[in-house]
Amino acid sequence: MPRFRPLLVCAALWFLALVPARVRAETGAEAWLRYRPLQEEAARQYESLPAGIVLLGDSLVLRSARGELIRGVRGMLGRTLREERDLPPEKAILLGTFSEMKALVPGLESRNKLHDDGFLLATQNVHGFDCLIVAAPTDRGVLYGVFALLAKIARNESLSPLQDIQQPAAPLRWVDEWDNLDGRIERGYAGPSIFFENGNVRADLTRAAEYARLLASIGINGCAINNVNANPRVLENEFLPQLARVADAFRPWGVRLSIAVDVSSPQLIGGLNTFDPLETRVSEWWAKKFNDLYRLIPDFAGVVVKADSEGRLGPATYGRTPADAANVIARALRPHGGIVFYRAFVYNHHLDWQNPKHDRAKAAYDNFHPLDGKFDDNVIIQIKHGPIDFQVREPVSPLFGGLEKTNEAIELQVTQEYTGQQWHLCFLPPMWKEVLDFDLHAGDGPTPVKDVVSGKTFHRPTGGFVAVVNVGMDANWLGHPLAMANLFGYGRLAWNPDLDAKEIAKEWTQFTFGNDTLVVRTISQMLLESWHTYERYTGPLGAGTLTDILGSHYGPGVESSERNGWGQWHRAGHEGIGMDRTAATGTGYVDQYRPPVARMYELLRTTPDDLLLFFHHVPYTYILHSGKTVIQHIYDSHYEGAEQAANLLQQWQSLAGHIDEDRYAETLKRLEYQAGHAIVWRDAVCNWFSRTSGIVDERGRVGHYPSRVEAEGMQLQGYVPFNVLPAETASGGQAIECVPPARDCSATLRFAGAAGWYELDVEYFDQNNGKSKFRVLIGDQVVDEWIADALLPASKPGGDASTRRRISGQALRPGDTIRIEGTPDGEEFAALDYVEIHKLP
Ligand code: GCW
Repeated sequence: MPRFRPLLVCAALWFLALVPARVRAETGAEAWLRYRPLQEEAARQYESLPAGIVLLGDSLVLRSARGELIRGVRGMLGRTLREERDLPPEKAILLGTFSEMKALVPGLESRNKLHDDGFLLATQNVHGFDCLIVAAPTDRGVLYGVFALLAKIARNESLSPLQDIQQPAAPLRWVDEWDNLDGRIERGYAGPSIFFENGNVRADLTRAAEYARLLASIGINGCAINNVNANPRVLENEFLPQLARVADAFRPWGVRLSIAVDVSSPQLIGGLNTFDPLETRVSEWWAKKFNDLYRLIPDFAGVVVKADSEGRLGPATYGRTPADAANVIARALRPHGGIVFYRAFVYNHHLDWQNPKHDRAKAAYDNFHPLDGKFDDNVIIQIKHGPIDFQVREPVSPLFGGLEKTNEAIELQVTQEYTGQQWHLCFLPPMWKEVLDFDLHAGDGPTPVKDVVSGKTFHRPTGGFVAVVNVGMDANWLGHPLAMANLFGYGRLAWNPDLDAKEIAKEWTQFTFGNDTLVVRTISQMLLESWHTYERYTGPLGAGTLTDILGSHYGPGVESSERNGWGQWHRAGHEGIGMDRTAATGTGYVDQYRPPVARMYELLRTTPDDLLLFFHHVPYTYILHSGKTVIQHIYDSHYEGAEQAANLLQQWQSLAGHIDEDRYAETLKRLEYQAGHAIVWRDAVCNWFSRTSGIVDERGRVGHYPSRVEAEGMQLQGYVPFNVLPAETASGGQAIECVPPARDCSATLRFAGAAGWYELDVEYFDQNNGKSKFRVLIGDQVVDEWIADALLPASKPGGDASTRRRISGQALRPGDTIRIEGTPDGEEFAALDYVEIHKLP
């Protein structure tokens, strides 16, 4: 049949042309700096780009700027810009600081007033040629200008004519990493540290350098590389040269190195018998220490301090204040230009939970407001955005409005400690925007948080933004392929807090996945919905993330916040729920706000529904502004949230074939998991409140699962039922496990529904201390098998471990047996919760 071949080949080619151009497999390591070739038409508008590049001046950062421009243009336009030593007799791209550019382009600086890390992108006639200029007051600004220029090309924006001035909102735009010296990361969800390994700085710092490049591309200029629960060893003399190596890796990208320090270091590693900040010996120790450090790292940025908090030692040991502790370190840093970020996260975690006046939310203000004006000018108070701890929703910390004579920075969290730990999609810029735009009423006219932390409101010399990021060795930096949108969004907002979350989501998607309209629209939409979705199935009405606060901070654990000294109380009981923080009858927390804000939160009527339970204790039957009772809202929002999580998955599935296979598959896996885990959350929270309040769901859903068969109700061989704790984290409070020496256990059910096509959801427990095996058989036929090897933060069955396996497209007839076989491994006993059988349409 050879004569048919050409036809077949044609048909195959035609078919291939129809398949959307599938990009090669990607790991996500390039994040938003992919520089993929532009479509032909889009590339055409850059044909007149100059061929040569002239670098005025010479420094590591400027060389990075030139290298980056060459790399980006090469990637996107397929052309290699020529490095010119001098201005060629034709148009060129000129890179340099204003002072270097003065001779060639007089008056550039005075026409374009810029400070710090701002930059100018302009087309300008130089010696008769239309040149493209990237100019800035600092080398770093030039580098930022290059990234901005490349971003325009990636988004297919026109460059002619070009006249763009950008200026950061605040001088300090930092990230903190909570990396331990042994390589583990506190609240890190993407593999081990990129900085440390086995007690030392890693031999290979390639990733650290790559990270600095990513940070520079979004305007971040400082990075504290170790956990704020700081190991004092970082300041030991033998360790300093190791730190210097990290600073070397950062330097070409204008990212300055910082470390977190333990205030008791003078005693712990310094050999003194005190760390009292008012002792001369102590101040001398700090001064000498930083003299030594700056000899090795002349551009060292400064330090971050966590003290008198969560078991850390601090000035309270000697009856001294945070100002005493901050200033002794600040004075040692001052001669070198270094700064101190002193964290306001100081609170007593042994509060008396029975005392209705006790309130952890008050701690930061109570501790720091009285010290306003007592901190040196190179101290910045680093304030978590909310008064508790990165919950899914909190009001803005009143301390932002309580420090008029002190520098401030806002601390945000990119690592999703309380927002799904990168197993769940939760895009946080919409939340951060609400925080940054919140008017504190702290002066004449609007005083939004963003203006206070930028130093504008109270005319402070410095201030800014910090985010806890915790990237790891996972190729894609943060674990979930869509989680880097949070780091990107943080950087963009720290640079310009007026940006819109929608625009940020769009930009990130374009850079990360390309300009396909369907992809951009769908992913932006998913990102923008995800925070509200997560909030709905976890912690409603400002009650906090209803998670296990004593353990992982991950799965449901409604009661864990009560009856202990940590103070994350929501006070849910039989009658009602919420913390009364009013001045009239509660803890008086509302009075920490300026009067207009305090008045709003003091009254039930004016408190927004989404923060109601943060400020007020109400009966479950209290009617919200929405018209629903609190209890019905809790039920409805959890059902809505779980449905929306399922919808995120469907939206992603609509992109099959439009995204490279690896990132598509990895994201799909996480979204499938999230859709299942949202149901675990929904059921746990709804059942807990239904049991506690005694009020039924008016829509009859809670506690009724018509398509569910409990594992403990199946015919068991080897498997034994057990009670799961807390009870609401397993369906019916029980599950089954295959405890060694039993090896091959099984649970069987007989299908009693009508013949047809079905989908089975098997709910099992996937712990991190074993890799159990599961097989599912219908009759004698194996229809699925898998290994429970996910690395969830769980070492026992419960809400952290509960995971769904969906087996689709199964033909069932009445009387069929469905058998699940489990083989335990390690300490994981192949535990099973239930099976749901859904008819397919
Ligand atoms: O949210 C809590 C975290 C701790 C963290 C602390 C802090 C580094 O659970 O892991 O410690 O905040 O911000 O200091």
